[in-house]
Amino acid sequence: MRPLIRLGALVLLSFAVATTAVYAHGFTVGSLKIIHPWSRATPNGAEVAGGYLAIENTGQEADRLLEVVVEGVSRAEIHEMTTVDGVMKMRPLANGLEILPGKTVELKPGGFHIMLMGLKVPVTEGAKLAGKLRFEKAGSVDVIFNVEAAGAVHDHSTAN
Ligand SMILES: [Cu+2]
Repeated sequence: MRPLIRLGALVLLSFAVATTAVYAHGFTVGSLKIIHPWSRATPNGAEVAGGYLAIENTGQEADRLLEVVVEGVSRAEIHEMTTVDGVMKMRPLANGLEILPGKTVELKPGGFHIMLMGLKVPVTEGAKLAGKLRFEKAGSVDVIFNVEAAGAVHDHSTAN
């Protein structure tokens, strides 16, 4: 009997670990799921960085991301990318970012993003930036942006 119980415990434990790994970095507010907020490491002395995440709306009505505040950053704006005369440009969304019911909106390099301006802290790989997202209906939620490796040149160096 005993080995069987141990095996069961082990299976449960493995499952718990796997589940934690998948959902470790997510936040929930009302019917909104905030998935994996992250930022990309910037070179020393950089003034701006991008903030990325996905928002899933599991509810029955649309909501809007209206405001983002991030510690150590003077200002955060919600931007969209548009192509004007073949040139990618970005601009702040005047009325926030709409998330329709049953949909997931992804903020990622080259698309919607949060523009972090006036960096007062180093945005280096492994750092964590505490932030707050405010939604029209769901209200506010505290999140953490994980800073990941620099990789490719940030979109903002070519836009604007
Ligand atoms: Cu931007």
